[in-house]
Amino acid sequence: MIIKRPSDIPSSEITPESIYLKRREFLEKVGLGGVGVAALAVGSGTPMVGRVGALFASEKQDDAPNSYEEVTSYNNYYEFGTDKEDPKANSGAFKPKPWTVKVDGFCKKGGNYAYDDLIKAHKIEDRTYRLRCVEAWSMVIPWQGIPLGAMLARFEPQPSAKYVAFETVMRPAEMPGQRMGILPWPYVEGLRMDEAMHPLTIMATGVYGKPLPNQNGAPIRLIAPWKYGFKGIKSIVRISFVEKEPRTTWSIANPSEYGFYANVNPEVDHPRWTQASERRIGEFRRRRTLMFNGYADQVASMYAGMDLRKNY
Ligand SMILES: Nc1nc2c(c(=O)[nH]1)N[C@H]1C(S)=C(S)[C@@H](COP(=O)(O)O)O[C@H]1N2
Ligand SMILES: [Mo]
Repeated sequence: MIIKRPSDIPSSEITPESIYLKRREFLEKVGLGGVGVAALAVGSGTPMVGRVGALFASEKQDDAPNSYEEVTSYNNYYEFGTDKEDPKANSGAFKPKPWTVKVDGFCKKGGNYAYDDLIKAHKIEDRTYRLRCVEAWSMVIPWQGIPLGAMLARFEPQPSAKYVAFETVMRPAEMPGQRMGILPWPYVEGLRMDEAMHPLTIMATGVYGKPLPNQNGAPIRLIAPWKYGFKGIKSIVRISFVEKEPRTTWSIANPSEYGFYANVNPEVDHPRWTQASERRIGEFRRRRTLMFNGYADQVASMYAGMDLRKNY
């Protein structure tokens, strides 16, 4: 297995706080901070789309991070409800501390790891990534976290470990969505071993330099930025090294619409809508969706020879 060194990650993926704040300041100055909120209410498809979009056209502003407010108040976390506002409104009673993650399966150093122990060995990094939801909206989010590969290496995976499976905490008393049959609980996800070890893949522990808010998956959640958002499983309590492709929540719930790989692919439509374009939260216009969410140079080789229309 070839593991890319962090130096292979273009510096564009590693955004110092001062720069993301400056970019945002520019948007506020030209009066688009407020427009962003209006855009949410109006939605896309109005005649203004093109003209407002033009203000964002310069390459430099292209990936300006969304505001802290947007990142933490427009969420998908069905354990707390299905509307975008629900996770923030309903996650106040959730307790992300103390936290323990169970590690099992094909590895030499399985066991129960307390949160502080789990992350202490690794440098906290700053990564600003695009997040593309399968519902065709997107955000740019400055995460802090740790490389998943470094965390997993410490558990000493064995050769039979071909995939890594993840599980979200089961706490119906604190998670109203789990008291209803919205999805089969607990939420489960997985990655192939090379995807899990890829240097772009992180376990996020914070956003905008603050600890991860409950609605964003406190205290620890997965981010694989070339995949649709639903791969980014939140509030993880179990990591299992397994031999076979693990089951994943959205493909259990609706196998004809969601696959295991879930790589962002503008050429493969969702059965009910196009995946060729997206709307950045805070903007009117639609953007063209990029192959692998814009991370093709770094990840496409992992899928060489695979039919990406079949393996969606
Ligand atoms: N446990 C759990 N993890 C989850 C989800 C969920 O409903 N439950 N939603 C997913 C989806 S569909 C998306 S788009 C992202 C959203 O992450 P964000 O709210 O931090 O932007 O979380 C993913 N992780
Ligand atoms: Mo999503």
